[in-house]
Amino acid sequence: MSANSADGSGPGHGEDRPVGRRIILGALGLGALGVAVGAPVQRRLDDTLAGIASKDPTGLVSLLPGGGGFRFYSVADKVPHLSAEDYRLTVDGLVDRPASYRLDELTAMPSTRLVRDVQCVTGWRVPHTAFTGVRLSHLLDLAGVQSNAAAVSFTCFDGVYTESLTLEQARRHDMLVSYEMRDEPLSAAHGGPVRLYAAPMYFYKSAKWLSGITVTERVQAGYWERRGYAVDGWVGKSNGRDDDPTS
Ligand SMILES: Nc1nc2c(c(=O)[nH]1)N[C@H]1C(S)=C(S)[C@@H](COP(=O)(O)O)O[C@H]1N2
Ligand SMILES: [Mo]
Repeated sequence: MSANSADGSGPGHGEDRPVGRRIILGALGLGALGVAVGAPVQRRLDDTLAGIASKDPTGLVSLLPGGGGFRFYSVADKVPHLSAEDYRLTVDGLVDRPASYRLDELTAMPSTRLVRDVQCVTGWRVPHTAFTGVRLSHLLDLAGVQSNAAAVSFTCFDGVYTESLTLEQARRHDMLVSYEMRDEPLSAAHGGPVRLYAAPMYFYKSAKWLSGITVTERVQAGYWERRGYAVDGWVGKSNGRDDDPTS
């Protein structure tokens, strides 16, 4: 008998294996859903996609393996759904005029369409992908950013994911609050009805299911940034089309 039996967890007691698994799952955390692409995780994501296939007629085919090059990422274990009618985007924090926008109010604003390469920090890439939306800078101007502000935080209606930008980054013309991808309404799997599209940065900066924009004094590291990703997520020169601030 091993020393383990003293506390009742020795071989034959049936507890050491489950405990070990729990520890491993705990160490990986929910992040395993987004980053590790081991076979069981992939199967689970495929199940998620299959589950929404019947509910979501938009854009789904392009997500399926081999279709369009995208991979589906969510640190939450479900695809959150909000209808166009129920969707709201709040803008608050260090602003003179806090606001809450409906989707039709966002789509009625001046729109910008950008075609860039989508690049995930883990290596996959989808060239020449169109995103359409309203410039983040437009929403910030409407809100009236106060003089002590220096950063912007983003929250998502999955209840988990967060992102952030400096105010200077947020005011670039290639930072969009996006409601169309490839000239179609954003599907739920891709973060619809509205996601952030941070064109010059790795795709983890482009928070899906965007629900809140909060102007702050300091950058608050986002979900992946607290787990080691760079807060300044600029795509490297490999992209080649990411550094035109006028577009
Ligand atoms: N809310 C939320 N946004 C997110 C993520 C996430 O897990 N949750 N993953 C990020 C990462 S790491 C990537 S690569 C892209 C993936 O977007 P896609 O699922 O549309 O391909 O979304 C980013 N935005
Ligand atoms: Mo990513």
